[in-house]
Amino acid sequence: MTIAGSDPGGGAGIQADLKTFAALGVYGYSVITDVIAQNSFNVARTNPVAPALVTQQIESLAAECLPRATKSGALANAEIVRAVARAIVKFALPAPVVDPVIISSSGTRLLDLAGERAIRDVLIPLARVVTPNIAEAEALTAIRIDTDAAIREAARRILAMGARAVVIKGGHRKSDDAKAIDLFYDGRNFIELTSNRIEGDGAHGTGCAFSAAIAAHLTRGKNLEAAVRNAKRYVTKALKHKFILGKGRPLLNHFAVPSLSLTGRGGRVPRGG
Ligand code: PXL
Repeated sequence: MTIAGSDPGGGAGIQADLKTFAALGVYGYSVITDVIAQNSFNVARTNPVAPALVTQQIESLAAECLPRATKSGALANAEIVRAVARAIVKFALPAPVVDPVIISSSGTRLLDLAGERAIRDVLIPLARVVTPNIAEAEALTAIRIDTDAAIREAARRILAMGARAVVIKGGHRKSDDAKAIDLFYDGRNFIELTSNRIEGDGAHGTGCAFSAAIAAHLTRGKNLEAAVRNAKRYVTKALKHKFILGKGRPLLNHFAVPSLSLTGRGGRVPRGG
């Protein structure tokens, strides 16, 4: 299940999450938090959904089938963050992957300041894993991340907030080398996840695809470290095959991987129909 904002252009948000789930062979539920008028290069307007309606979307789905993993993305404000946290507790939603989206890739705020505090206070303590980029990790920890020691300290602080693990994404790091290095920390080991940096300015919605891919691999039964490694591989491949529509910025190719068949575990597989 994804709990996130809508990107009608399909590069990020709910739409990107559903494509990622489909590419990885996982059925997707989608709870919309914010209806956003945007394309790949501009957010024109945001319209957060009433928090009670976010709760009710989750309740409707939980009455049918509990998801095997949940990811959260853009949550707009503190009331929605709290509604999501309450639902995670109420339904004991497994494996919450918290992508602490603060600013869109085109530079618009998708979470207000009270929402930032609420993510830290009520959502991160419930997280199986948190997936900030460098700017989000800086905002959450008030640490300036400009050295290897600083990124490790930020990771420790995020675990001290109650998360069971964190991946700080290095894709936006002003790196002079040819590698994109993410830092994984689960309270025991720091693991650097390295991939070749794909040329260009990146693409719209990479963070969404990454956290959705982690949730998809957890749904398929992978352990967290394997889920994160596979998610990075998925995003790197999608980025390698990025493309441009119209006047836009690059979009990920969510289907650059051969799609896997749907996993039937956890639900009934319909017969003959
Ligand atoms: O990548 C962050 C993000 C998350 N959610 C939505 C977005 C974006 C970036 O633009 O549009 C809905």
